[in-house]
Amino acid sequence: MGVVNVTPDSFSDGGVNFRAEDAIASGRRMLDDGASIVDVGGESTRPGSDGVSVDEELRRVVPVLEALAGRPVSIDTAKAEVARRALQLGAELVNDVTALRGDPDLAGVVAESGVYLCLMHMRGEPRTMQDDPRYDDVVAEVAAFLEERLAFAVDQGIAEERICLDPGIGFGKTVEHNLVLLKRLDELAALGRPLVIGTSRKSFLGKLTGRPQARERVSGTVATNVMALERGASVFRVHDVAPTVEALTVASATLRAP
Ligand code: HH2
Repeated sequence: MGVVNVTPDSFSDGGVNFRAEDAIASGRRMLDDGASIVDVGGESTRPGSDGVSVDEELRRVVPVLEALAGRPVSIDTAKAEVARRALQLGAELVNDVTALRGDPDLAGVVAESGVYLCLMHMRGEPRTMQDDPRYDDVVAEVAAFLEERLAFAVDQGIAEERICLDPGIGFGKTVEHNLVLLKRLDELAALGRPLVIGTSRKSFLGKLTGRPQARERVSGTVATNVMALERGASVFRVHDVAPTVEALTVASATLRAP
């Protein structure tokens, strides 16, 4: 899954795709580089960020979705109205970082349209989520949360076989929480739904490697995605599609070797 943030302030790609032409070109390049789907988002969820209005989010993503019509696209939004418009324009998956807790109408939009849904774990909200997050057992707590949100989504009429789960790397987690989640990802795979993993360029990689610039974190991104593959993840949300596809091709061939 390639990431196209049509935002001025995303921590990871810092506004490079804020102009629609740039976002469209990036999306096309990611698909050419081997992405199976491109995740288009118009609202940054970086730690400390405030939300944007429905109108502003639509203004950002609609031209990009229109230009990518006919190609596999997901919409990274927590807003029912943005999801509805994106689905009309052909999006196949709704990626909701609030796991249906943000907008009470989003579940109905997904259920009606029969598209795929990603439910992600987040502790708190982006504005405050990195203020001293604590867990007794981060893996058990994330698993319990995802199970509960999965049951809620199914209860709202969304088919279970259309739902994937994501531990939400970096969303209300310390470096150690992120590492423990990656190390024990097999416990989340045991929930029985496809796992999405989003480590791409995130700050915990920079803290481990001494790379302050997000775009310098490709090696850490690749390493964590290979580990996630080995532990059962099936969707890898990244900005650097070409090196990730190459690494995962080699890693999955190795895992399949006799
Ligand atoms: N991470 C981000 C945004 N959306 N969705 C899923 N399912 N999983 C993730 O880990 C995830 C996500 C944050 O990263 P990014 O898109 O690079 O930055 P920003 O939110 O600042 O646009």
